[in-house]
Amino acid sequence: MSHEHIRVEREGEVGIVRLHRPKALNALCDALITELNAALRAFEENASIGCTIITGSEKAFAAGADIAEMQDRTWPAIWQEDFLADWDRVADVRKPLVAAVSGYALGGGCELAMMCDIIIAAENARFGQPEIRLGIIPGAGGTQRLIRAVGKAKAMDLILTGRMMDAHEAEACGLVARVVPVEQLMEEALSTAREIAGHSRTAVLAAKEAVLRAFETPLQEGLRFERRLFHALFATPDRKEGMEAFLEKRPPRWSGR
Ligand code: DAK
Repeated sequence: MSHEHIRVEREGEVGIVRLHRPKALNALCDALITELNAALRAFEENASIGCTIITGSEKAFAAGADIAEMQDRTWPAIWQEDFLADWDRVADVRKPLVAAVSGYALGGGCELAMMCDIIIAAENARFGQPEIRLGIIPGAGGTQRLIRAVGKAKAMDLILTGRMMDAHEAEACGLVARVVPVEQLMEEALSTAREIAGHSRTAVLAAKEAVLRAFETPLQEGLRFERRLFHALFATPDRKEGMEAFLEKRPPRWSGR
């Protein structure tokens, strides 16, 4: 399948989607989001893929939703068509997503990174929710996911001022899992994604779903859900194999079941 705004590759069991609108700093126009969703869906349905990386260019992961596309929209139109609603589909992907962020990750770009499960940042990464400077607020989860990632003080700071933070500040406040030199970004993202893809697929899906529950539910309900998933994994051959392999001091042979 050919794409205009993204590049799609795979490295073994890892899918890679590279955002590619260089003239607009990877601004996330509607067509790009449609292509991204299609690529993620294809990886989701491909049993040989265990993890996907979303990345951009060295200068920009993504500078936000496409402002030129939004400029002339009116409230009744965007309300009726549920404008940009299909962004949510990224967050519905069940296999793990790694965001490899270099350069700007602003507005919808920062929100897209936060829809991923692990953010690995290059030292030149800049994160922010500058929507307030356009007279709007974040609309793809920024007001909800950012506060859960970095806490109220920092989320308010970023969302109300619209300022950017660098990779080290983002790591210190918990938005980012790791910071690496720019030239090592893809290598680090790939080795992380390969490691995830090398685990039991069933256990990985269960782990992602259980961790995401923590975002969405009160503690008691999340703990109950975690325990049920934990119990359920005792029905899988992979659980038996993983424990046997450990006790026999050999690498596990995952069947994905
Ligand atoms: N949209 C469209 N074009 C953009 C863009 C954007 N977000 N960001 C940059 N560009 C374009 C610029 O217009 C320029 O185009 P030309 O003039 O060359 O044609 C080109 O990219 C290079 O940009 P600059 O010349 O500005 O480059 P600089 O290095 O000087 O500055 C910058 C880089 C990233 C600081 C600056 O470009 C900038 O501030 N960009 C805008 C950042 C921003 O405000 N982002 C938030 C946008 S609002 C929702 C889903 C998503 C959203 C909302 C709802 N739902 C699900 C409901 C998201 C909203 C947003 O993201």
